[in-house]
Amino acid sequence: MAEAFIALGGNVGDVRANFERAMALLREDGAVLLVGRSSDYRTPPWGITDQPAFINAVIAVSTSLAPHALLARMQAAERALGRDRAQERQWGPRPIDLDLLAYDDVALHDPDLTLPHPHLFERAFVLVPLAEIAADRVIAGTRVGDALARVDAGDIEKLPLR
Ligand code: A4P
Ligand code: MG
Repeated sequence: MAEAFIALGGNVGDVRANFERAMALLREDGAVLLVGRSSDYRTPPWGITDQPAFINAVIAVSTSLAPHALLARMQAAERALGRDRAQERQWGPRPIDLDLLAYDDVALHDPDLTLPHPHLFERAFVLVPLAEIAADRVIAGTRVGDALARVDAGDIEKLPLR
């Protein structure tokens, strides 16, 4: 089994409900086990700032799927939850976005899959929830908690359980 970290995000509709449904879809047949889950956070929009705030979270999974198979399952879950890439702008509004942050210590530069995720260390909306569950994890030589200390995490708000 491999260990992977998946970032969840969205800013259209009931995003927190979409997170629950996405996790259920990922876990459907036992090939993906949930081993950690951060709190949900309200985060200022990054990239295109003129759009509603996002909700973000990170999960840790244990999986028997290879990296591309895991990505395919993530994308199938996005589609099942109504995500239609043809209707979206890059960095624009979406009901759910699942990004594969890291998969064991695999480094990959395929056209459809880069590991670790190329923007991981720039994004407070990823690092805050990731550090909540894996501050001491080292990804590509950098400790997650140290990466978090280098970004501006102001305006990120931890949401109470609901
Ligand atoms: N791809 C390559 N590597 C990976 C990986 N490690 N994980 C490819 C997931 N996908 C990977 O992704 C585009 C392509 O990246 C996929 O076809 C996949 O093969 P996408 O999800 O279709 O496109 P996107 O999400 O619109 O583009 P991008 O650049 O991934 O956008 P981001 O980076 O996900 O940005 N602000 C806040 N606060 N919180 C957010 O969650 N999200 C975005 C979207 C913008 N601003 C945000 C947030
Ligand atoms: Mg994405």
